[in-house]
Amino acid sequence: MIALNDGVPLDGFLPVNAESAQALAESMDNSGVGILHDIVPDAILTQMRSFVAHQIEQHSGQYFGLEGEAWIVDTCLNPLFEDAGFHALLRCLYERKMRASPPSDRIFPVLRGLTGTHGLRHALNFHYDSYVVTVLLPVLIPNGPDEPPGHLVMFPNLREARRFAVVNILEKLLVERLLKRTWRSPRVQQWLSAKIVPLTPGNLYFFWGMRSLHANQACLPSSVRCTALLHFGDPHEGNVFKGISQRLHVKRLRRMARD
Ligand SMILES: O=C(O)CCC(=O)C(=O)O
Ligand SMILES: [Fe+2]
Repeated sequence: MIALNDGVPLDGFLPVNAESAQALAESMDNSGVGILHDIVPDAILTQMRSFVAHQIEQHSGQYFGLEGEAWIVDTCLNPLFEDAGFHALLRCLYERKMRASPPSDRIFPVLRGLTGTHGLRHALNFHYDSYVVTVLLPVLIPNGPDEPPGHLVMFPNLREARRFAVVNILEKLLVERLLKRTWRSPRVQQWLSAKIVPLTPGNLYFFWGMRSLHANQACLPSSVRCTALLHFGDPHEGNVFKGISQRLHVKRLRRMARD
């Protein structure tokens, strides 16, 4: 294990709080994405990048995905993950959209490192998140001349958040599996006015993950693209069908990791 927090003040993030909720929610409704600029200082990004390099080494130079709070607590992103202002902001966004309290205050963190040939398998996998609010924190985005940076691409607010877990699962099956090639088509993207979101490390990108069909564009196997996702508010938390669908998701990720 490498030391991750040496030399960086734990509170190095720019303060975040619920006062931003209204402007963010309007932007998420109107354009698909709301952005808070320059929240994550360079020193934190630098430390996260050495964590990422270490993970890639452990995954033999291939894609890695870390899910759940175990990975984040020892990193320098933990102060944001635990920040009361950040939690209040997420709660406020959820309540504005759902007109109800979130089932819990849990944030589900994911770290995705796209690299190697396996990284390409994770490009343009359009999906809806299981959570109402998604915050994307770009850690490392390819920026070489003429190389694809792996923009976020989305069909903003294509549907409402689903009340029933079963409806949600069936809809995801149809849209994410049966129609998966449809969304990849440049024609369809143009026709449905897909939004391309260039990502700049330091910023936080907010969108309605459960309502917006989204994916990352491909980047070169020789590059590294790493994003942290902070998911908040699963209206179907604890549902029995949800458990089945989660197990299928894990199986699918395992399949994708095979050669
Ligand atoms: O890395 C990205 O750009 C998006 C990832 C994402 O949507 C997810 O992990 O749910
Ligand atoms: Fe997502």
